[in-house]
Amino acid sequence: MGTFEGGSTGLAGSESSTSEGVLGTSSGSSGQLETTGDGTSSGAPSASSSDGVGADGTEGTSTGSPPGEPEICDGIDNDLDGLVDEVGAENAQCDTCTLFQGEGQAWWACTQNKGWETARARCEEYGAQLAIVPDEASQNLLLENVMGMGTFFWIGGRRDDSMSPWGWVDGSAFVYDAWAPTQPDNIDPGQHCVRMTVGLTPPDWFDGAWDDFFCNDGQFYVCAAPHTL
Ligand SMILES: [Ca+2]
Ligand SMILES: [Ca+2]
Repeated sequence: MGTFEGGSTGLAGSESSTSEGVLGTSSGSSGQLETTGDGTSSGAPSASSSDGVGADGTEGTSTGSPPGEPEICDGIDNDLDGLVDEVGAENAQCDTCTLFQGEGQAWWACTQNKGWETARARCEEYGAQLAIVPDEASQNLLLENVMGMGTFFWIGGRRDDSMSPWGWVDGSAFVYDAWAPTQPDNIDPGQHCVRMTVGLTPPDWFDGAWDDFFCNDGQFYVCAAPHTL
């Protein structure tokens, strides 16, 4: 149930070295989705005090969590956080978006056509941003999770104009890329945003190949937050 909410309180205790294990990169994707990312194993003595009923007796939703109910897909802001039906750990598929997790991130694949800027704003409502694809592992994870959902998905790549370099929504430069062999072509000048393609015809295309396209065109989109839920 409310595991990830309650878990954080247990860490606060009387442990002195607070700032120590925060950066512990949770590399091993051991399939445990419930823990609260930070400081999983560093110096903590016997864990397990966090789940279930704490020393203070109260169960589950105590003081730290929002006053509402867990968010469900019903058109109502159940958890009173200002967002209606936001997709999260306990609401994994709603509002055309499907949550998946991996590579230390939470990703939302959304099958509603939006312009790139609108999609970016929508991602921010999830505490995320249009997906940044820093390496092949992320590319493959993204591809396998959107496969079958559609053909075109905005990711967080763009450029200011035809003379500008490509970069990510957070301002960082491309390190890895997966352009299709014939892309980017800016075929009708003004293709300044990046979409991932799925299911187009080889050899010009491969599954997951990137294409430059018109930012105002409605496409499905993928968001990512730099942490798991
Ligand atoms: Ca909500
Ligand atoms: Ca709801």
